[in-house]
Amino acid sequence: MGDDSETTIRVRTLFLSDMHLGTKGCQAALLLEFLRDYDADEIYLVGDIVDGWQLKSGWYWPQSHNDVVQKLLRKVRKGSNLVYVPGNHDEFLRDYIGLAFGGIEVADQRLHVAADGKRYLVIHGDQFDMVVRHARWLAYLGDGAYTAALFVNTHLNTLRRRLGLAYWSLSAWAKLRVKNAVNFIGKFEELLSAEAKRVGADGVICGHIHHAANRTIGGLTYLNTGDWVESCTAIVEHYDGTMEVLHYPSIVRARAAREDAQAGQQPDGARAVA
Ligand SMILES: [Mn+2]
Repeated sequence: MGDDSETTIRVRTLFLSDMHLGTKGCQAALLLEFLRDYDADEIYLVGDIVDGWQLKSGWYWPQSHNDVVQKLLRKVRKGSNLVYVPGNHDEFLRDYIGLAFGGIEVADQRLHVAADGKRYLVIHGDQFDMVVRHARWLAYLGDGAYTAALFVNTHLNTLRRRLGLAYWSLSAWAKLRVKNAVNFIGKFEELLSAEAKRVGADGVICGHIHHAANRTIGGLTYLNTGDWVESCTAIVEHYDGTMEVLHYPSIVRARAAREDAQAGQQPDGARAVA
């Protein structure tokens, strides 16, 4: 599997979320390529890595999905520290929060200190679904209702899971209401930034809504890892603490164009002139 090649880019931290392994939507082949290209001291899996809800209704686990898991474990064996922050689709892992073994930790959320000293709250984000959905009502009802909504959101989903019901998904729900989708994304971004502020962080790194971003909201940095179903995005922290959203399909395209141009410059290039 072409590891350790000179083309591997090493970064301080790698943030990935919403792979949805176990579903047909997961772009595992591209993800594998990405994991071959990038290595990191620390890797955060920011939730919805394995889709437990989907697996229950029909086992879908091709070799490529196995390869992704093996690839990540291999990185851990080679010294990367891995922090798994479960999301709503891999909520079964929330029973293992606090567990740490052989370079892997399971955490509900985490404060990540970047190389430049900036502190980021790392959290999947589904905890805020109900607040996003009922933001207008909750604003009338005040602080207690807000806290209650957060509590109910978590426990309602645990209950649904125990009852074997399908997960209620905010992003799917918002997509059905296209006109409102933009509002929901905005509300989600605002709420997550506010939560980061509340815990004294300088920014937040989350996933869940499958919408990669790197923006400033109310003086805080809002970063979203996006997903590996549609956009194929990740966040990397470089060694100086700079955070960057990578859109992997664009990287692959740019590389192919560069290689094409190089091949074209060869005097005896094998390129046919049409
Ligand atoms: Mn999610």
